[in-house]
Amino acid sequence: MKEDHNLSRRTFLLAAGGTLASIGLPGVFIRLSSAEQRSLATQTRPDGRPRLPPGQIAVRNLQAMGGTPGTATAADLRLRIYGEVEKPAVLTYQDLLSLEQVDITCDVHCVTGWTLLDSQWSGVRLRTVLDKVRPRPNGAFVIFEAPAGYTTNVPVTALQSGSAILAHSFFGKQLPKEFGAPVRVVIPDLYFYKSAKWLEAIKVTPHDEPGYWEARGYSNSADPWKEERYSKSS
Ligand SMILES: Nc1nc2c(c(=O)[nH]1)N[C@H]1C(S)=C(S)[C@@H](COP(=O)(O)O)O[C@H]1N2
Ligand SMILES: [Mo]
Repeated sequence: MKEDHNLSRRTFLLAAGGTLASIGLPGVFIRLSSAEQRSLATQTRPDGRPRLPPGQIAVRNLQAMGGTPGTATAADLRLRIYGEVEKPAVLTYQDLLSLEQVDITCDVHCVTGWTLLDSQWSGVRLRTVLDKVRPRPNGAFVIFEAPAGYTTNVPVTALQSGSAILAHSFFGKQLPKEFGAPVRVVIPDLYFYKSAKWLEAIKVTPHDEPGYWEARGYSNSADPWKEERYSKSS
């Protein structure tokens, strides 16, 4: 099959990310053939939306986008869940494995324009984890906390989707470090900066708190089908 390598070595860097966090470092992406792209353009999702969100280019391989990894391993992970919850918890990797496990296949969409099709992740649904700690009625938002001050925020309602998970595996193997091991967030239907790698803590809050990229001009709501890339106020 003929491959089109136009995107190879294309720089997706749109913001000064440095080493603290990155929104799309230069990477080598393999683009779909034009026949595959035409076929993709005709596909719709079960919810009726087009498979490929507007302004996105489908790619084949996930590039590690950088960011500052944590030092935690699966053996010493202590995932803290706190804030407006009835039962705060500190979960080990084993605790996560003892919860109901799910395998999902999804497309993920980076705000800088690439979409990885059919990525496979395994882990625990975020709604399963939240059921365990029982958010209080006023706990309407979740802040994910990662090393070096990387944070990202979503409304609790965004985590009701069965495809919003804490992932420990990628394509059937333990998640590689550069992709967020031991545990990362995967919320496929929002731009991927909402999917914190090397997750350290989950805070439930009454008020929304813009995360790392959200405070630097990226959209708070991050809906790829509405092309909510940059916030209107900045
Ligand atoms: N902790 C942390 N998580 C992060 C980031 C980061 O810099 N630090 N970058 C985000 C962005 S913008 C994207 S596109 C994805 C990239 O995930 P990948 O490196 O597995 O491709 O991670 C997201 N999660
Ligand atoms: Mo990104």
